[in-house]
Amino acid sequence: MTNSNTIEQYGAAFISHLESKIKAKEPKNLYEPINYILGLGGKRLRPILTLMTADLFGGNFKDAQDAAMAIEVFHNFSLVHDDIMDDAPLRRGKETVHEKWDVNTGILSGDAMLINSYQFFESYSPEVFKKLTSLFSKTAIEVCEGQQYDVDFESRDDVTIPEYLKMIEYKTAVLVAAAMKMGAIIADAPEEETSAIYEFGKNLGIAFQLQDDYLDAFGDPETFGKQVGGDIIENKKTFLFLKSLEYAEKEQREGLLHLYSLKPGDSKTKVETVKSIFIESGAVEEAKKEINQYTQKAFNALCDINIPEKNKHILKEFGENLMKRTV
Ligand code: DMA
Ligand code: MG
Ligand code: MG
Ligand code: MG
Repeated sequence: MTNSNTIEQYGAAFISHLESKIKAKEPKNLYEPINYILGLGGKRLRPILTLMTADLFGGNFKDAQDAAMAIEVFHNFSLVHDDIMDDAPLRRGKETVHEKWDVNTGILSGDAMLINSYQFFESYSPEVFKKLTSLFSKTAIEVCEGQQYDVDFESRDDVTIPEYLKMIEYKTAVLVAAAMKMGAIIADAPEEETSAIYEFGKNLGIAFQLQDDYLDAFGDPETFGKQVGGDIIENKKTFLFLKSLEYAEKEQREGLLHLYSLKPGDSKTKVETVKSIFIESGAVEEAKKEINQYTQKAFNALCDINIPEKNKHILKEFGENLMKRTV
């Protein structure tokens, strides 16, 4: 395998691996929701990043396939639990697991995916196995902490932007960073470079979640695959909300605070009103700037990595395309 693969090729390689590993299992009991969520598709961002990083760091991308599986299964654990916590009806344009089955099935299939994600590391040497499991365990606790902050923020009215940024670093960015670091570990990259690619992934992951929050409000309901406005309904303290509070005139600020004191279902016009405030206050413009800044910060981390310039270019191009996404 060479580093001239297209993103589609990394994606296709991952899908065929996924099919051989997961679909082979008899669909019954918990395998049903597990097969369901893993089969819904999506961008497959994290496994692609693992395969791509292994490849661009001079390793064989096939050696990274099991780690790519592990990260995708892990990610889906976090999504199934996240949808329960966010009371989300839709995921990838289909019913969420707890909607299709029930909350207990969501909790248990999520738990099973978290634990079973580790099984994919068994094919690695003891040394690599140790590095991957220790990275995964650290990441798991951080993702859960980030998710805990996320729900705590719903009922707090003193959340600051630095707190929000820390929260999204934990709930989202560390997993993107881990996906890339795993690829570098498998390619046997030196320690400083695995740390540098972790920095790249972390900053790209922060930009990615800022954009996820933007799309949650402004995505196209036809193609987004999740409920547009879900974060507003759930009173999520996103960058858009926090910046609007900072920038809006008194009257608008009071209106926003009132709307965010409502429970889901209390107001039919809430989402549209809040979106206008996000735009008129200038918060949307600020969010776009913030996304660019974190993307740039990610690119700066590449300076500390000793791989061919053309490989760095592939990573930058990937980052730029990711920031143009609409789903
Ligand atoms: C995502 O936060 C974080 C995790 C750990 C799944 P989110 O609720 O914004 O994600 P989504 O928009 O995919 O529901
Ligand atoms: Mg969610
Ligand atoms: Mg959430
Ligand atoms: Mg979201």
